[in-house]
Amino acid sequence: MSEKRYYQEEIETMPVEALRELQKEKLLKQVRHVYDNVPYYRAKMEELGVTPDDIKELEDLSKLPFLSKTDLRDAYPYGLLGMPLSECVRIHSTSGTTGKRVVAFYTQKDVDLWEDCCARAIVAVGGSKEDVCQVCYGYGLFTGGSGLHGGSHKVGCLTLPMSSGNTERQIQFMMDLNATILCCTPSYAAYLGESLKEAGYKPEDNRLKAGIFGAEPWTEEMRRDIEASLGIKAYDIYGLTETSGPGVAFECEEQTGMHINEDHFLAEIIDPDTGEVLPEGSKGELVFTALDKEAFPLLRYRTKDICVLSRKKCSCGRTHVKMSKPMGRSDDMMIIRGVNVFPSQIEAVLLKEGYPPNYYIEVDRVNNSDTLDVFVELTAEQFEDTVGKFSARENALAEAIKTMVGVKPKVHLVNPKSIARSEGKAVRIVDKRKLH
Ligand code: DLL
Repeated sequence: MSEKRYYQEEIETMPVEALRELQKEKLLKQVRHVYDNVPYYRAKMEELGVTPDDIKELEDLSKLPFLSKTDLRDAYPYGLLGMPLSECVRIHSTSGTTGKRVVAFYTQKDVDLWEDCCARAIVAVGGSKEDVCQVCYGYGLFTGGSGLHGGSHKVGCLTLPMSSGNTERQIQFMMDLNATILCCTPSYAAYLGESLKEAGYKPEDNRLKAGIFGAEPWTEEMRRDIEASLGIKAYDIYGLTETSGPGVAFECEEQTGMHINEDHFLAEIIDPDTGEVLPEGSKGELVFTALDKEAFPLLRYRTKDICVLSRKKCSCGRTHVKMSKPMGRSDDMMIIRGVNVFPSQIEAVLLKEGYPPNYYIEVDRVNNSDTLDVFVELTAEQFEDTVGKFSARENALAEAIKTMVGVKPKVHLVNPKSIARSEGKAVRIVDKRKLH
């Protein structure tokens, strides 16, 4: 394993006071940039009677309005652009209906800084130009593939741009080309571990030394399973499309939380109900202000991820604040096999296909892989009409849901009036995974 564990040592180990000073400088500039170039956010600031002149210190951040997914929807697609489209070179997006879809824009500089963040994550797990980095996050609109791919290039690793799926081919390239670093979702890493075993390989047969796994919640138990089945150290990485993608935060050798790349992302923890900023060490919703992003410069973006921040000194020498693994969400988004799914998307398909909105969703994790079951009530007329065609109907509905959300569920059509009615807020999701 390489000695050098930092990609940008000066920044990653910068004394906290200097880091705060750097953040302040960038914040003042960024607020001005957004105010001048994003009319949508300027209007929100004006509503609160705030101007860039009111933001003089980091503490003034709390005077600024929040942004949320609703704003992204209202401003879709160009309303939050901070640069002329002619300066933008790329988009990425999350799956979903137009209502929930997030389209993030990047200038070349944005891509560059994002790739730096991913490079930091790769070097932190011992990556160097001697490594062979197998990237099996999805490429395309999803940020996972491109982000780690770009980071791998920056570090100088030999990059295997595998994208997701085709496990047989993944294993062949991993073994024949001696991959040393694996980048994918933790559930796929677990699946690869099992598949290698089924193919007759022992953990010591591969050359992998580390994995960079994220995009979905995973537990310490799962980490131990993956580490044992692949014979590696497994590291967490966090990010979201709205703030660029993976690499907003990453784990170092201590494996006790993820360092947030604070020179680019200013983090706050708020009470999800009141919006009040909470003191360090409190559990609450993570909010990010992107300090450098040009094309999609979100200020105070509410991630809906619940976690805790800690500035406890880290043995790796990095000074950037650490976030815990996300401990849940303050909205109803589920992450199923790495794909973000909202119950409302599934409901939209049911209604479009002529089913009543009486349904519930069951999520579980079996052998480290997520399962999604959707139970849908038939109307009395549908019930009459469906006798003998249950499985064809179930399959057609499962396909329609897959087209909308990107994950194929198992659909169960059930008898009329067999799903319990709720007296208050309907319980739509039964999540049996023990993730937190
Ligand atoms: O999942 C970006 C990413 C790609 C991160 C590859 C890491 C690796 P989105 O599809 O926009 O972006 O989903 C973002 O996924 O708000 C969290 O709820 C969840 N998430 C991301 N990383 C982790 C993680 C990518 N390490 C949403 N642990 C976020 C738990 C995670 N949840």
